[in-house]
Amino acid sequence: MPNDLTFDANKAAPMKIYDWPTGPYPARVRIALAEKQLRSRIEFVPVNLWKGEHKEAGFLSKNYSGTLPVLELEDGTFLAECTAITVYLDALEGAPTLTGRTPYEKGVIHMMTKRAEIEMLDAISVYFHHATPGLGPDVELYQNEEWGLRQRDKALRGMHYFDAVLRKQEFIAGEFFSMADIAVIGAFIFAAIVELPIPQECKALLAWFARMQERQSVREQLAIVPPNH
Ligand code: GTS
Repeated sequence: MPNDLTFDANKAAPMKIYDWPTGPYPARVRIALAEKQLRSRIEFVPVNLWKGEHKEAGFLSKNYSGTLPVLELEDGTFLAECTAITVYLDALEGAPTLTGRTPYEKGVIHMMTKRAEIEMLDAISVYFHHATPGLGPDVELYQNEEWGLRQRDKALRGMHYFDAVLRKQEFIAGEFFSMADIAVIGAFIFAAIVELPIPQECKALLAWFARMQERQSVREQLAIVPPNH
């Protein structure tokens, strides 16, 4: 797999990331790592979602939420949540490029990342887990189809919101690529998995996604995402 970088044990401060390579949320961290050129410092540890390994006690002790990805630091501590992991990685190496330099940039990027999650990515995730077979009957112990379908519709509204945003600016949080763009890319990846088409009238959003694919970090990640999860 092009992204499964070669863990270089000779480099300082090795870190582990527990993830599932084709998952939309793990994709966010993998894109951030590529942007920050940090992949060689990471050892990826697969956790099989389809077998429900993320709900087993061993994994829950690493992340109470039972979700991927999780970053394990050199000292054995764990960081979960894509946004938190990205903030950490961005501060770790070089100038912060993904989470903003000024107080204003940081605030706007955080706001737009949160919106990308609430209005699109998390909504599509709920749709997947509740209104489709999701991860299968052994893992999806409770499903509420009506809730899932409502979240699908919310995601479609979210797409129109981001389309309106992108009619006025080049990137999700303003004038440069950031963690907020990565969160919306995660939503596109999940939309493809659940076969939820981006409405054709969302021309600015579709044009933005085409621009995003000019970035090597994004292209590499999309290349390993199969049609199914
Ligand atoms: N808020 C979390 C984050 O931002 O990290 C959400 C993480 C999340 O939902 N991850 C998915 C998961 O663990 C991984 S993937 O679907 O993108 O592959 N889902 C499993 C489940 O049972 O919810």
